[in-house]
Amino acid sequence: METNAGVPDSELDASYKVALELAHSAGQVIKEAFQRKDKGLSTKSTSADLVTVTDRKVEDMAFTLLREKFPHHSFIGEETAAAGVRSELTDNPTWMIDPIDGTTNFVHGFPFVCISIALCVKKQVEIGIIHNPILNETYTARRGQGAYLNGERIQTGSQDDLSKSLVLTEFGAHREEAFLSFKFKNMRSVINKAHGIRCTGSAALALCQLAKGGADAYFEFGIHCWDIAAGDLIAREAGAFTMDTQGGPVDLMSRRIIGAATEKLARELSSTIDHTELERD
Ligand code: LIP
Repeated sequence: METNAGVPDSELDASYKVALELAHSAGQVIKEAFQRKDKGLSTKSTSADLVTVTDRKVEDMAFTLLREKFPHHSFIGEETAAAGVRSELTDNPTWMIDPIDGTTNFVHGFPFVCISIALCVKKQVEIGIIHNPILNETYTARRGQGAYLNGERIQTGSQDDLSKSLVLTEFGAHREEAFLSFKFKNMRSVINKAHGIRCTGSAALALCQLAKGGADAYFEFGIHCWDIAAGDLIAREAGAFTMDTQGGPVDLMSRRIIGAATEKLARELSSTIDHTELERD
């Protein structure tokens, strides 16, 4: 049987099974490395844009397995992109992988660390798996089938008032003065209204917190498609409303997103913050 995404259900079932096994085996590698002092650290675009030997090892491991199982699929990965390969999202089934989301957390021993795996078909996310091997949490979703944490169904909260909300956002790795001022201005606008702001250090896990009702809203500028593809599906399948920061559907390659427990809250947050366009993935 074909899904309306044009890929047979059997292929999506097989993809889900392989991705879940991959998340757990990669999780073992991440967990072992998390306990080591020497993380094999280097930097990328800025002194705060970190990468470790484990990020590269896990991405290699993931792509080798997925290419062998699904040779006709396409692949987008954080470290592949960092090595200069252009991230191109087409209608072809495309895996989007962040081998370690929360690399800075990983380096510092802060336990918000995960692998994020998404499969897009016709530019729509069909499968999202986020596994945090340190806290032993596996978030999973398939489009139209709900969201789960360690096999138990999860549901977002119902908050629709920013003045009663806990909001997640991130500083990110960029350190240009203008971008930092933009981020601080938005944080100031939000904190003037909300109960609080938290930074998890992982966009993927921020979306999972929203999904399970641990936070009411999340917004970020500067993320990449591999940071949010799986989390966006998990949050929506748990009942969250996600959108482009200025409304309309999330554009995975646009590097900005708002998610909230309710559409009303997402729109209030959108009208509270300033917006900027970033170079696309
Ligand atoms: C990080 C994100 C974080 C975001 C950073 C970065 P990494 O991913 O998840 O939330 O603010 O810009 O993209 O580098 O740890 O995979």
